[in-house]
Amino acid sequence: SKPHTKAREETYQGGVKRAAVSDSVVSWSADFPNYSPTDYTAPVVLSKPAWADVDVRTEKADLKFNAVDGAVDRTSFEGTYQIVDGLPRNPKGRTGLAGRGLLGRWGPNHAADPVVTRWQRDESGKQILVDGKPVLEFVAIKRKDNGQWAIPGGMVEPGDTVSATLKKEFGEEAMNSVEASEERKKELETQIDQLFGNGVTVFKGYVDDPRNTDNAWMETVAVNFHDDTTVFEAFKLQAGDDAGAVKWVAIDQSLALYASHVDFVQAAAKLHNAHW
Ligand code: RP5
Ligand code: MG
Ligand code: MG
Repeated sequence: SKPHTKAREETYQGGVKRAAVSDSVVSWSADFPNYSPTDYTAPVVLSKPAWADVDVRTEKADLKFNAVDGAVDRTSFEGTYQIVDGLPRNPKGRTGLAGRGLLGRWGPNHAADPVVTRWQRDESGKQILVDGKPVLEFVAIKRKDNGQWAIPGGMVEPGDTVSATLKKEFGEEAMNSVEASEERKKELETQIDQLFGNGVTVFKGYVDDPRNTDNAWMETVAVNFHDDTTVFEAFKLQAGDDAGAVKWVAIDQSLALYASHVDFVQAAAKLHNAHW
């Protein structure tokens, strides 16, 4: 697989600069004697919010890496990761940044990404074909943190399942459930349960997320929920929580999306034998 690139972008969110890591020395097995990553953990992470681990470098901690640690899953989809000087090592290699950056967990930070799709249709309801293949659309949100379009995914909170997280994040970011009345919330839940009945996992593993560091990284399960009927006609998309906008976006190879989200929507297009 190609080396991570977004996890090496020079400017980290907030302005900190990563040390440069060229393609040939991304791998930990490549010699890089002068490697000197910038050390950065965001103040918000160090302020000990519920979603963050303790700073294992300055405090006593008993984190169980490569294991399910109470309510926190510290296992990786990429296999057993190495622990070097007490710290997990990014399985995809160097990033130019040590510490946790903006991520709460040392090692894998687990997320879930709902790839909600439907066929693109003209006014009469006919599928639109490009080069003989139907075009798939997916629900995209515009992230407030960096303005990039993305899948409305989010972190799996301690004790939560992936399937609950998929529904929760879609409700919050694409349907603004956070600001809905109790009655409307129930309605949204029913609609989401209907659509999220049978999903197909299109990706499971490491995400090339710009927040990744040498010691903390994103992993996700991306699940496709395809509406082949008309469940969606009752859906009202409305951006909420970390999302500033929401819309249906046609899937093709010209897309630019956050982190490795292009790979996930491409996998969904392939699954449905759609245009790419
Ligand atoms: C990405 O970050 C994942 O693929 C997921 O979409 C997202 C989770 O983080 P937040 O949206 O909660 O910031 O790596
Ligand atoms: Mg969210
Ligand atoms: Mg999110």
